Amino acid sequence: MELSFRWYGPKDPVTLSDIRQSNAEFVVTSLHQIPTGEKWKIDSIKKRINFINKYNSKFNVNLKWNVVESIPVHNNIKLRDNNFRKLIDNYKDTVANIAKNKIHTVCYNFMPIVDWTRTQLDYKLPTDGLALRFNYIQIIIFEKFILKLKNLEKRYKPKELDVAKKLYKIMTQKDLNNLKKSVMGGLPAAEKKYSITEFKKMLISYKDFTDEDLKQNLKEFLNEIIPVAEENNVKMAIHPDDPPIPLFGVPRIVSNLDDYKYILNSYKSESNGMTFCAGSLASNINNDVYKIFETFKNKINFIHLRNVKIEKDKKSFYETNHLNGDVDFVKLIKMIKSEEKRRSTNKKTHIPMRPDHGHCLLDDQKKKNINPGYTAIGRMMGLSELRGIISATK
Ligand code: DNO
Repeated sequence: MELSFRWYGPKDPVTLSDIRQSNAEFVVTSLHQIPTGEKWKIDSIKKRINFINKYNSKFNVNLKWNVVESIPVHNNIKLRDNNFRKLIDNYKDTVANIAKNKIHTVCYNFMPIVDWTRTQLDYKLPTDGLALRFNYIQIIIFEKFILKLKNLEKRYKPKELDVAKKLYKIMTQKDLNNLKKSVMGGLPAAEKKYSITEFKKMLISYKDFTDEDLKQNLKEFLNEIIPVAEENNVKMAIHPDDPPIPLFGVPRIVSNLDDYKYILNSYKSESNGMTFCAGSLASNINNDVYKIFETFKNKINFIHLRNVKIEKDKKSFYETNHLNGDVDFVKLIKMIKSEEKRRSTNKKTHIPMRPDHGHCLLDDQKKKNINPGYTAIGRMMGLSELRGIISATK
C-alpha cells in the first residue's frame, strides 16, 4: 500500500512535517480554494506540487502527492441542469491537467447537496478521546425541527418520529446549534457551508428527482469523463455515500454492492473504479464489506481505512479506532495484500491508502482550529495501528 495522509493544503493546521512524522510517504490533497465547478489550471496544480516539494529535501522523507481527493462534482452536473455542459467541460480539463502534472488517481463522490454527514463531532469515548458520530434520531430532529420538512412519515417509522419528538423537547438551544453545525458544514471538505434557506433551496432542486434519475445522470457523467481519464491514464475512484443510507429525502446511489455493480458496468474501463472506504460502507449494517472488496477488488483505485461501531438501533454509528470496530482489519488487510500480490504482474502493485479520520486526542483537544476527523494525532495513531497489521500480515 502507498501509505498516505490527507492534507487540506497550506491552510491545514496539520503541516507537511506532521504528516512526515506519521510515517506516511504520500499526500492526498485537493485545491480546496477553487470553487466547485471551476477548472483547475495546470499552473495552480503545479503551484501546490511546488509547495509540497519546497519542504522535501535530501535529509527527509520526500512526500509525494499521489491522489486528488476530491474533484467535487457540482450539483448542476448531478441534476443535469443549468450550466452543466460547461461544468462537465471544466471537469474534463481538470482531469487532463492533473495528469499533465503526473497525478493519476482522482477520488470523487456523487452525493447530492452535501458530502459526508455526521450529527456530532465530539462524541466522548470511554478512553476520553473524541469521535465523530451519526445518530439516526438526531437526523430526524434536524429534518423535522431545524429544516422543518414535511411528510416525514413517508420516510421514517412512527416510533422513530415519536422518539425524535420526545428528544427534541429536552434539547437545549446549544444542542440544536451543535446539531445544525455538525450537519450543515462543520465538516471539512464540504463543498459549501449552507444556510437553512440555501439548504432548503437545494432540496427543492432535487424534488421529484428519483434514484433512477440520479443514476442516469451519473452514467452520462461517466460516459463523458471516463474517455478523458483513459486518454490521460487517470484512474477515477468513486467514493461511497457516507453514510450509505438515504438522507433528507434525496437520492443516494453509491451505497451498496448493487450500486457499485451498476456504476462500474455503466462504462467498462480500467479508469472507472472505486474508492474502497471501509468505514463508510460498514456504516450500513446490510453491507458486507469483505464481499464488496472481493467483488470489485480489481476496480479498487484508492482505499480509505477507518472503522465504525453500529449502535443498538442498527442505524446509528460512531467512529472507533481501527482495531475496535465492526470491521476486522486483520482480515481486510490480508485481502488487500493478496490483491496487491495479484496485481504484481502489472506495473502498479501498491494501492494508495490513507487512514481515514482519527479521534481527537491529547493536545489536539486543546486546539481551536481543527478539522473534525482530520486531526494529526488521532490519524497518526490510526496509521500506526494499520502499519502494525500490515507488517504482521503476509
Ligand atoms: C470524509 C471523506 C469524504 C470524501 C469525499 C470524496 O471524510 O471521506 O469527504 O473525501 O466524499 O469525494
